[in-house]
Amino acid sequence: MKNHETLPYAIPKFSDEEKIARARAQRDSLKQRRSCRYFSDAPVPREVIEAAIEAAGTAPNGANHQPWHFVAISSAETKAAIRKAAEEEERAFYGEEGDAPKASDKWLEALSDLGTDADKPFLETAPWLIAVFAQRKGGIEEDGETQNYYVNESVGIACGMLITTLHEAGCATLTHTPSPMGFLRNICGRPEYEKPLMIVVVGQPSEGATVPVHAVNKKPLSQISTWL
Ligand code: IYR
Repeated sequence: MKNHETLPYAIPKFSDEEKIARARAQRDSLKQRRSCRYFSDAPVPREVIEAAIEAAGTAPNGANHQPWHFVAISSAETKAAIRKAAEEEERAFYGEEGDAPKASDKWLEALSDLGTDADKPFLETAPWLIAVFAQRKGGIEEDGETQNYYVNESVGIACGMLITTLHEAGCATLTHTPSPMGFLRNICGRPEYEKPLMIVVVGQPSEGATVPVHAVNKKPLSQISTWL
C-alpha cells in the first residue's frame, strides 16, 4: 500500500458455529421481506427513518464520495404531489390514457403476475416516502463538479442496506420506480446533477394486505450460485 493515514480496524469475533448461526438467522429474517403494495396509514417514528438512512450512509461506495441523498417525506402535501406526478407517468407506461403503452408487450406480460397498474394510493397512505437520489458529481464536499465513481453500484448497495434496516425494524417497504422520474427532482428541490433513483415507500402493511404468489418464488442457492 502507498503511504496514507490509517486507523486500526477490528470487528466482533465469532466461532464458526456462531458465524453460521448468525448468517442463517439474518437470511431467515430477510426471507420474510416482501415488496408491499398495500400500506396502512399507521405512523412510523421519524427516528426509525433517521437510523435507516444513517445505516444506508455506511454503504461501501466509490472513493468514499458517498454519492447519495435521501429525501424523507411525511408531508401529506408533498406525498400527494408525488402521487399525482407518478400516476401520470404510470398511466402512460401502462397505456391507461388511451395512447399505446410506453411499456413493451413483453414488459407488461412480465408484470402481469404482480398485478400492478397505474394506481399508486400507497404514495399517499404510507407514512413515509424516501426519495433516493444518486449524485453523478459532487465528491465528498458536494461541490456539484467533482467526478463521482461507481454511482449506481454505490447507491444500489445503500438502498439494499436501507431496506434491510427498515425490514429489521419491522417496517414494510416498496422500492418504487416510476419512470421517468424527473418530477421527483423538482418536487424535492434537488440539484440537476442528482438523478432520482427510486422511491422507498415505508410503513405498515394494511389490514388484509397480500403479496403476489409470484413474488414468493425465489431461485434456490444451486441456481443463483456457482462454486469454483
Ligand atoms: N414502475 C411501474 C412498473 C413496474 C416495473 C417493474 I420491472 C416492477 O417490478 C414493478 C412495477 C409500477 O410501479 O407499476
